[in-house]
Amino acid sequence: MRLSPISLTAKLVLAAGLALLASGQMTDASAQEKKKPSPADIEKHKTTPSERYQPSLDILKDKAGEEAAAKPGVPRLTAAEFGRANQIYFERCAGCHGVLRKGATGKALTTDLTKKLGFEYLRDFITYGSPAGMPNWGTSGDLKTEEVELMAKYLLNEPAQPPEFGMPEIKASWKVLVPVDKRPTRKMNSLDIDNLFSVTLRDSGEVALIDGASKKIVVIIKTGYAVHISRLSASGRYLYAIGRDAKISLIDLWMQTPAAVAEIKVGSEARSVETSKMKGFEDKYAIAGSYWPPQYVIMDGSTLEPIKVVSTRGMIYDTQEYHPEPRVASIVASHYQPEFIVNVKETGQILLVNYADVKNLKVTAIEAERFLHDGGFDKTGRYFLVAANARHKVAIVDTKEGKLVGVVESGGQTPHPGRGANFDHPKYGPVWATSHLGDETVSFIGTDPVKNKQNAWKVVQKVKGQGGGSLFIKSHPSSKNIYIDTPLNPEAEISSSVAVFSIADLTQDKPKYKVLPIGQWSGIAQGQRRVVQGEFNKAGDEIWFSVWNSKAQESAIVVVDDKTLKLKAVIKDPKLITPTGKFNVYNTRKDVY
Ligand code: DHE
Repeated sequence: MRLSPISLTAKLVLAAGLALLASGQMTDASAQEKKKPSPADIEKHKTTPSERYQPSLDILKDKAGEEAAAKPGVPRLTAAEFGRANQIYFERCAGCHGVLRKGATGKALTTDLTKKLGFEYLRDFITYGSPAGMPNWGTSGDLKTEEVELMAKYLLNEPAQPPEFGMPEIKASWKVLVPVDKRPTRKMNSLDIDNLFSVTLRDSGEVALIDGASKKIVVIIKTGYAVHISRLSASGRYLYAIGRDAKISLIDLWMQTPAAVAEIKVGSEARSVETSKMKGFEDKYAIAGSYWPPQYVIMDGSTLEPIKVVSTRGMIYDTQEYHPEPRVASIVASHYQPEFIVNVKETGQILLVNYADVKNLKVTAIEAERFLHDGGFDKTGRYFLVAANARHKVAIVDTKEGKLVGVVESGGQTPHPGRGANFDHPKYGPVWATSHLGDETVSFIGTDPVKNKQNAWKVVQKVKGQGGGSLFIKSHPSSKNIYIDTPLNPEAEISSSVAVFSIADLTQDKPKYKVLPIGQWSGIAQGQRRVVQGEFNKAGDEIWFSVWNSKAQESAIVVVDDKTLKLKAVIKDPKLITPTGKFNVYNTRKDVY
């Protein structure tokens, strides 16, 4: 095997080959010889934020390495090398190519395919990336030459299969810290619970509960690793925070000082948690979905006792081919039926999981679109809109009828709405909005099939925001504005500010936005100061943004007056480490956004 650096001609040939490989059109590695790309093709190799914004499997990466058995034609790796390669693979590659390397947004990398491509081809592919979405890990400096070579060798070896995590493991992790009969029977504190914010302190694995009025930290509670989101029970009493290690912490907001009363691990890697919201089932059940193993778990809402584990392995909705690891992305709870809406990424199925009779679980599988990620309800709470992000589409479900309404092009590259934003458009009536990771487009989709039928389920307008790299868009029924963050934009000025459109201005052809320099307002001079995820208070008269720096640097939360668009407050505290998501209790439990 030759390990010499490749020549420029080889790089050009490679670029064409890479594009074809990534687009799935090339079946034979020798096909790369056939087409020479232009220098413009090479230029396209720059990695964009959406390509980097892929799941890193933080827990699986720590799996110990095993020495690979010697096989003819397969480079041997020591246990240490295998462990290191596993770590890189789960941090950087598995999000697109899958834990088992069977392919997801990225191509399959099973050994029957990688062996045909060979070491040099794999090494160069990893080094230069492809215009179709593979990051240029080598030339960007993210991976050193030795690491690129290690990964090429690793891909010629069989993948490491992480362990399953079924009911015995889930049960073994379950702890009730305060039994239900030892908990308060009424609210024991003077907190205005509905205006509390649960703030994700990502890298310290904690949530901070912050009082909406005084902006003081009430308490900081230890949660799972790289904690991700918080959700509320229908009554608002219980808060559920989920870590990337699939650990759920159940926090009782009625205690004198809110604290964790139960915890459980529902898998090895997870992102989503939700609670039953249907009338008659308030606070009864919780559900969590995992990335690994691919499954969801229904639990008792007040103790987290696991009741049922359901695998999401199965057929891709359109090709009807088996997928071994379809990850569970967003989960929301219907207000019209006793159902959880579970979005399965790789199979593109939206599952309506009816919890009225958990023993005889009824699941409606809706054919939607692959790569479902995040989404939210329209303003009536009846329709659920979810981004199929790598397909640049939005799928819409009528949760009352339990049916797909349609799948529409989002109008931009890689929609990423968070839960989206609802408002009454001056021209088109009620709309739901999404921004995009891949470009500056902000799209408005009509959501009223009765009074504004001609606009329903269509992108009625697209406006241009500050740039790509947007993750979250936000408005509130009392607000006259729409706020768009851009934390993953490569320009520091754009990633540290937000764009605001006035809803009234949307009648114009090219409405202008105002830029709020949130990073600058925070008074923090160091770091990237990524400004992420606006969240309104209960009254809807102020919006909070996180100024997200690295763990060792100062971060903050900046509060903006929604009417004047002026700075209202800056929340700073040495304990406010890497704040990202913020979940206002009232807005989260009532799905107000
Ligand atoms: Fe998230 C929501 C997955 C990285 C902050 N994120 C979601 C949801 C999913 C998801 C499936 C929807 C949950 C739901 O509604 O039930 N997030 C992922 C990933 O796979 C990804 C891309 C990479 C990873 O390895 O985790 C990822 N997410 C991030 C971040 O880096 C963010 C910006 C910072 C952080 O805290 O980790 C981040 N994600 C958030 C937030 C929400 C979210 C704040 C909820 C937004 C809301 O308004 O509901």
